[in-house]
Amino acid sequence: MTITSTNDAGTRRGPAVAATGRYGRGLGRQHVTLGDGLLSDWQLRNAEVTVPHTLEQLSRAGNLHNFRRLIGEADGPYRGRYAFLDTDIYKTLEGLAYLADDQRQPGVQEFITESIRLIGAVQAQDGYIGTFYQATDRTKEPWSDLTWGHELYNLGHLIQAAVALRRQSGDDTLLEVAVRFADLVWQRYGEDGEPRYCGHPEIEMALVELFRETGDERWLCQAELFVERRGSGGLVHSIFPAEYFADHVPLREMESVTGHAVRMMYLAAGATDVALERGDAGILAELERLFDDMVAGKLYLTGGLGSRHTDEAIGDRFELPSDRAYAETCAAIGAMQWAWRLFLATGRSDVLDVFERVLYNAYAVGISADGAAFFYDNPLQRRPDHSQRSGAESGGEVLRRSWFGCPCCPPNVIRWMAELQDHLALADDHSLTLAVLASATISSPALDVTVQTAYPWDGTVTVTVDRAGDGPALVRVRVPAWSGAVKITLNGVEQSTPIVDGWLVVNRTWLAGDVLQLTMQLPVRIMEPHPHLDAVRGTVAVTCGPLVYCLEQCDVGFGVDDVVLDPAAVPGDHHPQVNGQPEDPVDAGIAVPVTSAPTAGRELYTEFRIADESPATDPPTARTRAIFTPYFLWGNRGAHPMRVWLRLS
Ligand code: FUB
Ligand code: ZN
Repeated sequence: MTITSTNDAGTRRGPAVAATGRYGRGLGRQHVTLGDGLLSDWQLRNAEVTVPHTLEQLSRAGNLHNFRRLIGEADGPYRGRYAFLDTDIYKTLEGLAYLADDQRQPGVQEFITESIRLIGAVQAQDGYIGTFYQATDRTKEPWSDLTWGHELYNLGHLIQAAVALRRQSGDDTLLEVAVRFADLVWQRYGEDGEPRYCGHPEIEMALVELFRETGDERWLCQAELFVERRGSGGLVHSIFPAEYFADHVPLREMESVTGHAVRMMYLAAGATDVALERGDAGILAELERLFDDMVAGKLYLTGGLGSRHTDEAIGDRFELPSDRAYAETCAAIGAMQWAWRLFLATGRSDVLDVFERVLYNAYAVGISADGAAFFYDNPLQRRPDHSQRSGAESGGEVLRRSWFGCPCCPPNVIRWMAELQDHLALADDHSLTLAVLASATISSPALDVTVQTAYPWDGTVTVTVDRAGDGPALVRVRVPAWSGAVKITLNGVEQSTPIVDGWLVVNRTWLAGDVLQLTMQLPVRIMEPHPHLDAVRGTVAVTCGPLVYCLEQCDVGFGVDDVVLDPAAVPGDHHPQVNGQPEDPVDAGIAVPVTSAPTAGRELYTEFRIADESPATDPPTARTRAIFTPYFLWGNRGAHPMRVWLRLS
């Protein structure tokens, strides 16, 4: 089969991100290389630790065994409980596509080759792949349960892996396999097929990417059909309500993001892709409305989404308990996928603020500092007598786990880490947009630049032009809302260019060697919750730039629940001498004098009295210094109690 590519002429490899938005085309790995800093440290850890760890876990869990047994290369039953375990392989492959040419990584190429061989070998005559459904000992027939079956979800991840492999290494083999499966889906559920759709959105994003990669309009049409059919009540389940599947109303009419958090985020991201390709301003406006509503009432300070363990659901507006936050790591990834697409479509800087908030908090906390253990759910508080363990902590482990029975998060973390550089910059023939701030070397049609910054630890961003074209070119740099005063210099001369809607825009004829520098103050900001956010009323949290800080028991002399924070005592500035991942969380810590207001002897409920008769709170009894550390690093020094939100009195 010949796959026609819409990519850059003359090369088999395409751009790593083919989507084109308001400010141009997303620049991927072929054009962006991360420089020293937090993101590159994470990528290195991903390659050196998380990937080998995951390959070992996949081997133990038997994900490839499930393929081998279908072709007589292994004996024994299907391994694992779920029908979507093939996606652990696909998500890992998607991440490995970015490492395939890195010879330092033993086992990567072998895993890719062997997986592709097995996936191709099990593919049925009609194109179908799904190891749970293909065996003679299956407990369910293929296509018998689209609500819970995950068959189209599986295909979605297969397509994403195949597209990544083709773009990163030029290898078409898996894409040909994926297209055969997609052909089958088009026959069954395409324009002339049954009007059905999958219980777990995912395939929508993948099909749009397949359209971008191949230029075949069927895939965009199929993605659009899946988005538009949703809400017609086609997903019926004996336990979960329609809302769980985001199927209670059409997306266009949805009042607020709701139901299962990952399903909702993947659907919104896929719908935004469709809107972007179709230029559908109507649905795009609805998606913006839903996004803004989510930010206004449903997102944790960390960018985590999903406050209910039950049904892994998003919860009501302002239902954001810290201790029982679910905030699944996959939901964080989905939220970033949506935010990135919405930014592409709208050019909104504040959407990227949300992206960074999720990236540096709700997502980053999902993996241990050593890269070999994962949180599934990401609470903002851990109580001293913590015992109500979540799925993530069963089996004896009280913090992050090395793997899960439902291991959706770890390989999702891997692929997203591998793709970080694909979410930094956009370009067209006359402009370069620096969307997410990080050190990188970037090539684009109009300009090649080197960006140097220790962001998010420091707010200075230096952009040096390495190559300039002939005519004028526009450089657009995002200035996040949390930055204080911004000083701008061009070749050392201070500029008075205004920041408009979160962007610094400089349009001029550039010369190689030109240096544009932004010095953003990143003040320490004390955040208080909306009055309706009952769970944390009367508390405040410490943030700096996109980073949320927390207090772990090991960094303060008395119980974290007794700590009282006086906002006036928090230093206004914070300049950690850190560039990448700190060796010790304390290296990036903010020292704050705090007091203790112990509650020993306090009854659970006390009659309220007028203040001068009986103080509502016990007077502070002791003072000490607490070190607030980045939330994403919590839980790496033992299972200590932890709080993001601290008492004010
Ligand atoms: O259903 C597949 C994945 O399993 C979901 O995205 C996660 O929330 C977990 O339930
Ligand atoms: Zn997950």
